[in-house]
Order: sequence, then C-alpha cells, then structure tokens
Amino acid sequence: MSDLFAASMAGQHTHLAAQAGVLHGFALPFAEALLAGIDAALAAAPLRHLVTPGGHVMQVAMSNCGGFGWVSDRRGYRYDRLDPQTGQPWLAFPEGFLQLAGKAAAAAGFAGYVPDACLINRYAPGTRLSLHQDRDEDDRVAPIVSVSLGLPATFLFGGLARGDKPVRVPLLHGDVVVWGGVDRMRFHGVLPVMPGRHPQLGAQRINLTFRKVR
Ligand code: MD6
Ligand code: FE
Repeated sequence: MSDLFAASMAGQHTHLAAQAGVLHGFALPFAEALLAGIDAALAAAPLRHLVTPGGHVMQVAMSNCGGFGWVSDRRGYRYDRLDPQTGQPWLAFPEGFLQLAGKAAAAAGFAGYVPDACLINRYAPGTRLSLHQDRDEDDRVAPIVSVSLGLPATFLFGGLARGDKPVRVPLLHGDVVVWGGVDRMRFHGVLPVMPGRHPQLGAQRINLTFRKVR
C-alpha cells in the first residue's frame, strides 16, 4: 500500500466492534522512540523462536519489555518477570512506550490504561500467526494495544468462538489496533506477511502488543 494511502488514512479510526478499532497512523509520531526502544529491549533480550507446549517452533520471533514477558515452552504458556534465556528481568518500558499505549487506549475509549507487559514480535516475509485468543493474562477486560511497524500485514479479527468468520483488516506502519472490554477475548491472527522492503525497517514487520497481565 502506498505512502499516499497511508497518509490519507492517518488520524482516521476504523470501527471493528463495540470496544475494538483501528487508529490509523496513531503511532507515527512515536515511531522514532519506539524503534530506539525496540533496539534497546532486543539488545537485553534477543528475539527468539519459542516452542509451543505441543512442540512446534513458532514462526514469529519474540521478545518482551516491561514488568512481565510472555514465554512458551514444553511446560506451557505463561508470563515471567525474568527472561528464561538470560535469567535477567526484561528491560523496563523504554521512553514513549507507556505514553503511546495509554494515549491509544484513551483514544479508543479506555481511559487510565497502564499495561505491565509488551511483547515484541518480528514477522519475516511469509510469517503468519494463526487465529488465537490472548488468554494468559489475569485481566480479561483491559485492552490489548497492538502497534504495527514496518511491512504491511492483514490482521484477522474474529469473534468470541473460533469458528466465527474473521474480518480482514489491512495494517500499515504506524497503525494501532485496540480491543478490550466485551471484545477483549476475540480470536485474531495475521495472514502471511508479503515480501517487500520498508524504508525504515527493511524486510520485516514488527508488532508490539501491550497487555495488562496483573
Ligand atoms: C499482530 N499479534 O501481530 C497481532 N498475540 O498484529 C498478536 O495477536 C499476538 O503477535 C500473541 C502473541 C503474539 C502476537
Ligand atoms: Fe494475540
């Protein structure tokens, strides 16, 4: 999708459901701070391909910053205050992260949002994320704030049952999806990322997902 199209959408809001929507271009003013923060977080806790409890290696490469990090291994999915790979705490939220998450949540109708976890997900071209619910958090009402950077992607936003047909939502660099409240447990996923090069990020899509775990 062209930069002109992205610019024409910036500032717009696409309604997805009662308590879910896309804030187009919302993260653009924060992009430089986010990219610097991602570099710092990944220097402390490098991206890795986690193994699912079922023994599959995940296509998306992951790391975390903030008070809790989402991890997976043969024992299950969980949040951990320490990176199991280094034994060290995840990097505290870099500058701009909490501000962006709070402002995006407020713009989507969730005032006072203070997340305690941020997954950093890297999608190489061809990488997909199958339909799932985010269900490892104690708080099942506070929103997920999901920030797209780099290559475009098609987000799948489904219903509360796995079989509900998802809508396809195009996401560009700087877009933020927010879902919470009655829509917090909706199934969602990402179609395979198409090959390409983004001017700032090259051949990858990076997604930040903020959550309130505790
Ligand atoms: C996205 N990501 O990349 C949405 N959920 O646009 C997710 O829903 C997600 O990337 C759990 C773990 C990793 C993810
Ligand atoms: Fe998810």
